[in-house]
Amino acid sequence: MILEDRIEANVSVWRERVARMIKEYGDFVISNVTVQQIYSGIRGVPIQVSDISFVDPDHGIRYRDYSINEILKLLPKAPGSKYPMVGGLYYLLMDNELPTLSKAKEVEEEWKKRATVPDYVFKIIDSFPDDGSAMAMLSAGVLSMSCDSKFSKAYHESVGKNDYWKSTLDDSIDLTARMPQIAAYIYNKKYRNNQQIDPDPKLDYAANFAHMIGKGDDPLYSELMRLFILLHADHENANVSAHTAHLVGSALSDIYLSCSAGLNGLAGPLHGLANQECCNWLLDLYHFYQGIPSKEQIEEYARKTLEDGKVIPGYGHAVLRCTDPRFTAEMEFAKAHFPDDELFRTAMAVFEVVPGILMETGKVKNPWPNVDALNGALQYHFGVTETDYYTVLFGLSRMLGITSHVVFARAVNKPIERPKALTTRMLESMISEQ
Ligand code: NMX
Ligand code: MLT
Repeated sequence: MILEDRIEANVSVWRERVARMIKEYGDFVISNVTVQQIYSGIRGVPIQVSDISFVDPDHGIRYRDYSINEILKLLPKAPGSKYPMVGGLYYLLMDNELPTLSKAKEVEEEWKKRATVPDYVFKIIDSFPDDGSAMAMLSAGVLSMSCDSKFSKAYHESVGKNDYWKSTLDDSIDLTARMPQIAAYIYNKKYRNNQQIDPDPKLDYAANFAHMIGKGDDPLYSELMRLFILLHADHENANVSAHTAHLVGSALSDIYLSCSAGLNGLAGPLHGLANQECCNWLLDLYHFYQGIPSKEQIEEYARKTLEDGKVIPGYGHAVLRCTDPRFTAEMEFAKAHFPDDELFRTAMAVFEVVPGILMETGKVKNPWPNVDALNGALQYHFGVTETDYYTVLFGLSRMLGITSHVVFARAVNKPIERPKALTTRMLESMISEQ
């Protein structure tokens, strides 16, 4: 299988690089940790190595060292499409090589072969009330597949440590192959009277998802989903969801257990749920002023949000210190295809006003929009108006990055992750003894 062959060809080089770093530079100090950092979510402290992606604070995400703009240009496109095929993106994330169109298609074909979702997954999802959390359904559906884990089986059959990555990759391809139908099943159960649509094997990954939620007639929605999945696939291995999945995976839990845990983190309002919160905030703003608000009205509304002790969703970031290039890519998509959409215009008006207000607070480190500031408005344009579903779209996409990080960790035999906790008393003593 194409991904296994590529990784197999490179795995010894990766291992040698890691072994050499540890042997020759094991004592090299990367950073010191301050009292402020240890009390503040270890923000900015380097705790991971992963070559899959990196968030440059001033320029944004790079996948395998390619910027979003480069990726959009260089990855192969489905025939008749302007946006890259998801299969090519997965190839690049899993291995440091830009795929040709035929390699991208090979990944897509592999997904098609493995796309059948076990029946028990649907039963688990069906056991939730229709108004249950879409993210809880997704996480539970993913978790349930742990019983089929090929890694788990291999582990219990005493397969050697150096081969763990192979069955982890196998599980990852099974999981990512099934994700579009699982995500679509949740959408149809919750919002389309459970009218399910069978996958169409003729379609590529993103278009097939669009088809399965009843949006197959609009080719532009498939284009949006190709872009959306690409933009949300990864954001280095230290954000809440990827780091959680990595941590769980470091105990040699299988990919389903790890990814389900990651999805639970993604479901928080400060992380992936912000796209739902942001769209609701934009809609409330739009309805409150009965149309696209003026700058003064946005200012009033944003200040009220802050006075109420809430955050302005879609703005700020723990690492980024610039406008998120993922936001810019989404903005360009909307400008090219529906510049007059009223919710999009509202989001653009907010973009002109909110950074200034956040700067005025004097405490927000990054006043600029992140990817969540526009996600919802774009989905809304295509009639995907159920905001409590948006994080599922994020989760569908993020499985690509998370599984790549876990496979990489297994390939280089990363050990169990177990940092150290201290007590306040210990900190006080350390400080007083200085
Ligand atoms: N609106 C209001 N206040 C904010 C915002 C915002 N958008 N962003 C940061 N702050 C506040 C933050 O709450 C903190 O206040 P306090 O000291 O009173 O606790 C202060 O500014 C300093 O925070 P930062 O160091 O700038 O940000 P931090 O790293 O703590 O948090 C986020 C990062 C992303 C959690 C934060 O910016 C936020 O809550 N943004 C809104 C939610 C959001 O858009 N999340 C999506 C992130 C991207 N994603 O997709 O996951
Ligand atoms: C993400 O895409 O994961 C978010 O921007 C959050 C992060 O990187 O911390």
